Amino acid sequence: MSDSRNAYYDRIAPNHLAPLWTRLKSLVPKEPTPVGVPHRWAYSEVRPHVLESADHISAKEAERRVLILENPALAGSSQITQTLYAGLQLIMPGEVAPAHRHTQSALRFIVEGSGAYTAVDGEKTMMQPGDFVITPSWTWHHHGHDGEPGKAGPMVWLDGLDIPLTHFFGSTFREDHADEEASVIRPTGDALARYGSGLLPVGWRNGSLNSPVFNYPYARTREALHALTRAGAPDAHAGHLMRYINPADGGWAMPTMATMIRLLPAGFATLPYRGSDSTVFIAVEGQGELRVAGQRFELTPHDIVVVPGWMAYTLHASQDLVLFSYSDRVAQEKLGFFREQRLPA
Ligand code: GTQ
Repeated sequence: MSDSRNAYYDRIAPNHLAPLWTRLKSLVPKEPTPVGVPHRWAYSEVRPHVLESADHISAKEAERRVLILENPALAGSSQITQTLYAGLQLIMPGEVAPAHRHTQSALRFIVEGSGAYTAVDGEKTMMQPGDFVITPSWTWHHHGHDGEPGKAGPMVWLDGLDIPLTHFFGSTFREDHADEEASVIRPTGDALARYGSGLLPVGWRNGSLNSPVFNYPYARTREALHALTRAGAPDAHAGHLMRYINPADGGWAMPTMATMIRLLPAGFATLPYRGSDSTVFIAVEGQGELRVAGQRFELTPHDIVVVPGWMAYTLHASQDLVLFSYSDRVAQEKLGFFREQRLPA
């Protein structure tokens, strides 16, 4: 490079100016360069560490007793992808994780246990394995376990939040509730009864960006997935892939995080697929494998795998495999960024 150019760059630097032309190709690249690496957390390895956290801190002291799933290439960032956070939260019988609210949206995908609830915006829902539960932005929420201490078992779920996305926008706000528990003003099951059966109260309008159904019970989801296997062939690139919807408008259930669940029949393998959304998967039932970038990640129940955006992957089922996944696809779609490719074998 010419000395006069370098001298020029040096002269403009004190004015906090920089030439675009030396950076343009990396600032506006041809296609996404993955941030983070593909990774698998085997639940059998992680589970003892999650359970041990109860020996060290209470849910009350921790506020949320969670082990963060951090992308190995983003150590220290609390990120599983560029835009998303993931963690495994533990609540023990008799405990309460105190009420707070924040601009970050949260999803829960229930892993194991029974007897615990989450209370969101005045309604309590009992959590069962496989349920998908929404905590919309800025809604009061606390969690608790009604089981008898020493008798009932622990309860664990996967937390998915848009923490990095909110941080990027600089729109992070939180508030602690004056009381440990926010008041519950509607009966358990109210939202599901009103909004969760393909029916809506006449005259009702959704005042939220989220689905009014805040717990999608696994019993119903599972039945729908199995009915699909009798209805037709799975999609070659995705299997029997369904998205959780907001019944008010048919859109995604949440405004920033797209949530989906799929069933791959035993023996089925998908063709390669990639999307511009980095995706977090959790195996629910069955057995199989996710292959990406020459790596093979085994999928057994509750194993978690992250696949960075724009990396092609395939899924293989050795037994009927149910997989839940979430990504920032909904945000990318709204902003006009989202791209996907269905690739040949
Ligand atoms: O349950 O409210 O994993 O606020 C991280 C932050 C869970 C929660 C997390 C949170 C929560």
